[in-house]
Amino acid sequence: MASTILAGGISKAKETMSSRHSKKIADLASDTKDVHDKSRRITSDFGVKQTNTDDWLKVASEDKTGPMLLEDPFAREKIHRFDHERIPERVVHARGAGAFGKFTLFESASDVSFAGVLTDTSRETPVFVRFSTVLGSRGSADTVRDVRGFAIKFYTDEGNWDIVGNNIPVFFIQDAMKFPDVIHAGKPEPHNEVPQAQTAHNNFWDFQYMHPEATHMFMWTQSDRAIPRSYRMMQGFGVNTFTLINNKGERHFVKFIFTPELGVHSLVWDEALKLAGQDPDFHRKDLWEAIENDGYPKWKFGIQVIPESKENDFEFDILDATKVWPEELVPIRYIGQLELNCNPDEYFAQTEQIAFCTSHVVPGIGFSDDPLLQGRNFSYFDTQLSRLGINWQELPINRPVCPVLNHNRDGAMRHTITKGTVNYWPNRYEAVPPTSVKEGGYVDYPKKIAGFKARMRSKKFREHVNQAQLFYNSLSPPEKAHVQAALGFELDHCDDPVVYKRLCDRLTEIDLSLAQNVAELVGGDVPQQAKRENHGKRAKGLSQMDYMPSEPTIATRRVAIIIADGYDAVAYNGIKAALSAAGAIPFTIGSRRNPIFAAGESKESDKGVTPDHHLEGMRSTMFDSIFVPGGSHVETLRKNGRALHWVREAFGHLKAIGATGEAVAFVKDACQLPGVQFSNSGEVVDSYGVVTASQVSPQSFKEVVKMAKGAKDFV
Ligand code: HDE
Repeated sequence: MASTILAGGISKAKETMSSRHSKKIADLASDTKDVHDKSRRITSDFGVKQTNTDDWLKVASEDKTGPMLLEDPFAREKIHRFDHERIPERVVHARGAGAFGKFTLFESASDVSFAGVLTDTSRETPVFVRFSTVLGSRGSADTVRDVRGFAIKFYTDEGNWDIVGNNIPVFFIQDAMKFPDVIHAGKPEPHNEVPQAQTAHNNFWDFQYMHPEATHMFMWTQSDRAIPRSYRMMQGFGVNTFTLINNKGERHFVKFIFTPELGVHSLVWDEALKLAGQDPDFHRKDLWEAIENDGYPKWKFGIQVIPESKENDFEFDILDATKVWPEELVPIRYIGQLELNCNPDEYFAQTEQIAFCTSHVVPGIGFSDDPLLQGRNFSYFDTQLSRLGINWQELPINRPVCPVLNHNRDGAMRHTITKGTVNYWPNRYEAVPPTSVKEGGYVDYPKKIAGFKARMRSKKFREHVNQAQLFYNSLSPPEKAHVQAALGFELDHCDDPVVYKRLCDRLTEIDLSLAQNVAELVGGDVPQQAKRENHGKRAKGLSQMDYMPSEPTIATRRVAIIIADGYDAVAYNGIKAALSAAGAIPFTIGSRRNPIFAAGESKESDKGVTPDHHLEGMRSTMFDSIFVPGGSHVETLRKNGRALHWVREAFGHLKAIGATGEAVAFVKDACQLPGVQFSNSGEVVDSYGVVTASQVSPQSFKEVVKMAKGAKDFV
């Protein structure tokens, strides 16, 4: 039976957590309590065992319930604790999901950095990764059109290193001082707090027009990158330019990149919209389920490196976060792997309380003068103060796995007890002195700086269109069509003509036909002339199609097998086995959740198959592919509007569909494919991603799996 997110979730998670070795997980053990430990009894927070946690102490008898007594410390404690359960949600990236894992290197980067985490190929560095959307509140849906956060905390032997990245390599703005503006414009509008977790509104697009520097980024957010199929199938980018320092004291500029082993895949927009209502936790559950099923997500870790001497050799400023470093100019050097292999034990204590700071770097890694990064280095620490308080770094999920000791003291909720008579440096005992560089102390790169104080950006920061064109030109035709449709959707939700007309005008700086098509659709003035010629250049690595796995794979994909009484058991069992063998997760979707009986079976004498779900309980959007076996059950399915809708909708979302025997005609009718010839002679036929076989054979199952691997949705 398919392993679902609910089946055995808790016990398996616990077993996974304790059995998998990681320095960080071992570190958390002393703070972890297990509610499933049968020897434990309920106590108050001050440790007294309680006999009753259901009834407030009151003046009462069998005949009368009298007034409650304020005296009851247990009742008051329970209510007090409840009243204060919430902490402020993150001002951005409030909605997220995370997991533990490990980071390993297969190649040392010692030529450019002396950081242990980037040079020691024998190390396993524990990590916690948190994925998120940006604009929605904590309870918003996972599949909205938005940038995704991809934040990694590396618990290294030399201290915590945080890469607080996104799944898109560039950003809307160049200078951190603009961050409140871009976020205010994207979040719900101030007068009515509408819309939630959407960029499809006047203020967002007004901002985009008013800030030409956002042009490159908004093209990415209108692409399929902003509606990922899964957190496991998106890239991660550090976005900002950092620096690496090697043993010779040389400095290089660097960008960090994570590329998923499964390839980069997206939903189609209609699916994303429906899932937002049908399964708002779609991405959160997907990550959890993959880890529970041992389908550990993995990413290759890469660096793009520019020596300090070449800083000014590019037509763009390498410190400008609205620009990519095209791979043709700065190749990606893949040197490591990130793997997620363990779900958290408790959402709040771990995923919610984890706190990232771009300013957390370890020896061998440093900052650049990227004006977005410099501002972020201030902001993240500051925001943790209002979310978690000054001692946030003592929380179990945030504390490093290496020793921490210094003269910082006190503050609300201090946990550490520091023994000794001095709390300052220097002191007469030489207690807790600074570390020498030889002993691993952090080295600040001695950079010479000369300049004027001014509120300005250098000249190269003022060009905003070249890379927006480069991105658009590099997309495949379907990806371009999706950008056009996305802009059509977003601007249709703007009711201020100033907003959508101006934006259409901006598009003429990128591509004339894009501008014309969008303007026609949304009511803009259809332009006749480009404001800027498209340079026609392309770069690799920008289209998702560039990240297809070398071997197509169906691993971890969810496949629904639809059955009702009278299904063909040979076809059902055959496809299930073939899918499992290929690493996919088959789910049986029945006309009911009580047992379903195959052709020739009866309720009286057979056990039947108990489906994982029934047709009304799920929707096709929650699966990557569907299969309908033959058998007399097809007559039942034909009369079931929901069954027809499953097939038709999956076809509309370009999903792989398989059918055998009697189900061939059913699928054909459901998809309404006039003129398409499906085979009647036994051979396997593939039309529009639908594979059918009128007779069941091992070949037909292989074909279905092959088709699913190669289907549009999977590439
Ligand atoms: Fe963030 N960002 N950001 N950001 N950001 C936050 O920090 C901020 C930026 C990113 O899972 C906040 O802990 C400023 C770029 C992620 O906990 C806050 C600027 C990128 C997360 C903050 C930026 C990001 C955050 C809110 C402009 C991609 C979620 C809660 C200079 C490289 C981390 C928090 C998690 C969170 C500020 C721009 C990614 C307010 C001022 C660029 C993934 O500190």
